[in-house]
Amino acid sequence: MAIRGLYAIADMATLSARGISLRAYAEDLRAAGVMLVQYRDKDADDEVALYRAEEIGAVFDGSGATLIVNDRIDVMLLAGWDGVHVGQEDMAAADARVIAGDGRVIGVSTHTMQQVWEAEQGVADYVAIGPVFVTSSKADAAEPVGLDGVRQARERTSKPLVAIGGITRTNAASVIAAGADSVAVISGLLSRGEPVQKVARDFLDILR
Ligand code: 3NM
Repeated sequence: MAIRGLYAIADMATLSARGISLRAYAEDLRAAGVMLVQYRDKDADDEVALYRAEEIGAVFDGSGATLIVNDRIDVMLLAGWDGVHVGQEDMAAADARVIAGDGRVIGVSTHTMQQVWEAEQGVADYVAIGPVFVTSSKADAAEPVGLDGVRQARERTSKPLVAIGGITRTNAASVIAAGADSVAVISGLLSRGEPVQKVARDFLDILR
């Protein structure tokens, strides 16, 4: 389960706001060859969240892609997904590990170098640092850490480092050059007038 390259996030609020169906989005990602996907849905009730995860799972069935759900460890277990991503305000990674067991991926969000250091000491499999740049996809986003923040995070962790926040085709290479193994992207995949599949392919080419 490689945490590298493009980490596409299916953020339900963003997709809904843009009138894009979850299934169509997932199909585009699969067709482009995306191998790392997160389902993020802050508003869905239990039943809807599980239904949507299963919909994504069906689209990626047989692809070998790694499927990670944001926050909802119950959905991870019920849908049989590969992992869960927890934020600083969500379940602690150590608690997630107790529930998830050793076979699943646990990722943790960090926004400061102190948090990166703590994540390095903890049980998470990868560390996400963000926001790297200004983002409009997360209402309560912290101050951007910039490319320098990615460099500093790289110095503090030997775990796979995922960079998130404001990452586009234009700046993705600079984020990887700063030390990230992977770039997590919501709005950067949704370019008006361009099919998601094409944008995703562009990212994969840039990150190859
Ligand atoms: N987490 P976009 S920034 C979901 O800093 C999320 O941890 C962040 O969306 C963090 O690619 C962010 O559209 C939003 O900027 C990422």
